[in-house]
Amino acid sequence: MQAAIYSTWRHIFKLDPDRSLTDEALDAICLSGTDGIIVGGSTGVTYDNTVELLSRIRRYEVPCALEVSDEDAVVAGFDHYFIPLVLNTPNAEWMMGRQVQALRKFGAFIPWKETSAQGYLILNSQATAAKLTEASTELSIEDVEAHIYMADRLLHLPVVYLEYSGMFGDIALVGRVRGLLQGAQLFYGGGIDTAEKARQAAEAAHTVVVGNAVYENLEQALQTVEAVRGVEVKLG
Ligand code: 1GP
Repeated sequence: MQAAIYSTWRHIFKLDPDRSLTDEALDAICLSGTDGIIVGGSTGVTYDNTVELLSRIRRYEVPCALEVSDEDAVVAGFDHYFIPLVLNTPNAEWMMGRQVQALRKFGAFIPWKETSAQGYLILNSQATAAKLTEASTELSIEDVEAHIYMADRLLHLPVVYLEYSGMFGDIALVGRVRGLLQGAQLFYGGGIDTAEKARQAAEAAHTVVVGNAVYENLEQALQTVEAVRGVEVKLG
């Protein structure tokens, strides 16, 4: 089987269709040398704002994936589709509920080779996604490890996503999680707003995701691309 498009991605920008970006900013992001762009957000993602952002990104060659958070905002034409499942929520709606509802409607039309599940472990209680999904963010190391065994060994999810959105996470824990994984690719996202934080995250995770910094401090966000280049993942 051909490797998934994201298997070599070390650095990604995540762009939120519900937030505005000037053409100049988008130009800098798409030509930054990042490995890929994920379009996604926790709230306010619509079909219209997703189409609009995709059409602007498509002027560039950078690969672009959609993280599907709302079945009404599924847009054709992305290179890849990620379907998030929240591992640490007691609310099944965010684990299998919405996903199954969407599959009832669209299952027959999904480009399966270009579609991957992501097992999210949301670890910042203040993140919008944590509040929305009622995630249990206060996890011990044993709890985290158990979730990782579930995602990687039992469910064989292709991607595990440690989500600290809005804060820089516990990088030692990220490295430990990576060391446990046998099949899944580890995405880390949260609070990367400097080159140094990007470098640290890239030592711990396979793929680092930079979101908010794009909107808060574009210059620094752009520097994270170069910071990740050449960094080797350290053994966890
Ligand atoms: C959000 O993991 C991403 O889903 C990135 O987080 O916005 O904190 O960079 P930040």
